[in-house]
Amino acid sequence: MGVFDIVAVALWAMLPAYVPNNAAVLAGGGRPIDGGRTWNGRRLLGDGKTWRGTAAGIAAGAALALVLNAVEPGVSDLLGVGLPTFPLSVVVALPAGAMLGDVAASFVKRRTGRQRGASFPGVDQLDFVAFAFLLSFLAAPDWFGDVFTLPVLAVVLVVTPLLHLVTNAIAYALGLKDEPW
Ligand code: CTP
Ligand code: K
Ligand code: MG
Repeated sequence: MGVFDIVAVALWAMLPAYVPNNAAVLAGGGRPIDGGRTWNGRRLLGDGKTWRGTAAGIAAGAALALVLNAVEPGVSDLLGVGLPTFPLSVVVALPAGAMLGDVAASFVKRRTGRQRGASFPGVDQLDFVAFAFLLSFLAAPDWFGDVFTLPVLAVVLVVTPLLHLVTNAIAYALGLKDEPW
């Protein structure tokens, strides 16, 4: 596979894990997952992790994966790249992993004394990737080796933080997000 193919497969395969965070920002609000509970005087997760945002994020990512499955032959032809389709387990695992990673990061942020919205460089950019990989590995081990090859994983780890920084800066500039990270 050439560099173009590797980058195309990496972006394609990760799209269902990229969208949930942004959908959660748009849909967020309502009851927090932790119900306001605290641990050692600090919120378990905080008001930034809501049921609505999480559900909307997973639904948006899964819906996108199904759309990508439907248009895969056409896009593969157009780009001249053999793009993968998502088995149903991965359709769910990628967005669910992304949201779980985001929630896990908030848990760690609260334990380390970071207020809601505080930045946590590195963690903010890669939490959702780590858990999207983990859940898709559990859901479909064959995907590692078939789609998430070492070069594809390497591209994801480099490109994701850049994409994350750019999309969050745009969301901030549009007034959709309170902080640019
Ligand atoms: N959001 C949500 N549910 C989620 C993730 C995000 O409702 N599972 C919404 C919230 O309105 C949140 C916004 O998206 O404030 C931005 O998400 P994020 O930056 O992840 O949350 P923060 O408010 O910065 O909180 P934290 O410090 O816990 O990350
Ligand atoms: K976050
Ligand atoms: Mg934030």
